[in-house]
Amino acid sequence: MELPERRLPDQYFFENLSEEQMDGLMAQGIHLVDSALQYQEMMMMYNCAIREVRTKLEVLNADLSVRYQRNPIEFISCRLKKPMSLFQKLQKKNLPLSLSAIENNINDVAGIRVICSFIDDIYAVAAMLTAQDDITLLETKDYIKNPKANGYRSLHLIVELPVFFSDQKKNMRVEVQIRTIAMDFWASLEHQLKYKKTVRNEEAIVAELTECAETIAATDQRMMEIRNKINENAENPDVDEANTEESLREKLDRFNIPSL
Ligand code: 0O2
Repeated sequence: MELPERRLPDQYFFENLSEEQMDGLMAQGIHLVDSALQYQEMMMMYNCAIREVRTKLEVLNADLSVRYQRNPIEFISCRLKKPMSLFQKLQKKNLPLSLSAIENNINDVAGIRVICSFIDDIYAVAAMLTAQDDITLLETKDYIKNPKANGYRSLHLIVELPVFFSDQKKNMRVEVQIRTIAMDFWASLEHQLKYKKTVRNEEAIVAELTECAETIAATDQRMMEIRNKINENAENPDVDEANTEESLREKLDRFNIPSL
């Protein structure tokens, strides 16, 4: 028996349209694809801005590491805000769903998270970054000095910097979140709670998390104090000993050419 030819439902749909309806559909399609291409271009630009700021931070860390044997930055992670998160933020701010609304009103499309070992490193990194003459600091939110009610701690900076593209120079905004390893650990767990639809005993869990944030803050403070004590009590070879074998050993120990 011969089977009937299989046809997709959309073939019927298009065949039944008038020429005018078809033109309208094409115009809508072109508009949709144009918007998608513009969105892609905008995200490429934010991605480039992230790369510029990331490089700046990596340069600072490399410089401090070689010249002062300090590594204030443990690691860096980057993200572009997801479409759903952008959409929700526009809605929250009562703004239209448009590229210009995103560009003019959302400061954290491009996000960089910098994880430091110690609290004072956070402020040192922030000061070194914002002192650079192509960086403009637009906003600072210090959730370390003023933690959120739930216990969230982090230093947030909105910075703007010029990025050079093939045919234009564009000032781009990037949100830099700087926090300690412990603050980051806490924020990741708390973030998981936010994304679960229903959690039994949520109130008790929130209270426990807030308590944990306090413990973490106290531990961060003590860790910094212990590091200061170690530095104060470490015996450095004094000037008289500058030519001794010990001094030579210490200098050779520091000799470590970073690989590319
Ligand atoms: P995602 O997934 O990172 O995109 P504003 O930008 O001033 O209009 P907003 O967004 O409240 O207002 O700014 P804020 O306070 O600087 O917070 C921005 C980001 O900080 C959030 O991004 C989170 O990444 C982080 N953050 C702020 N508060 C908390 C908190 O209580 N817990 C955790 N875990 N993270 C927090 P998004 O847009 O929420 O999400």
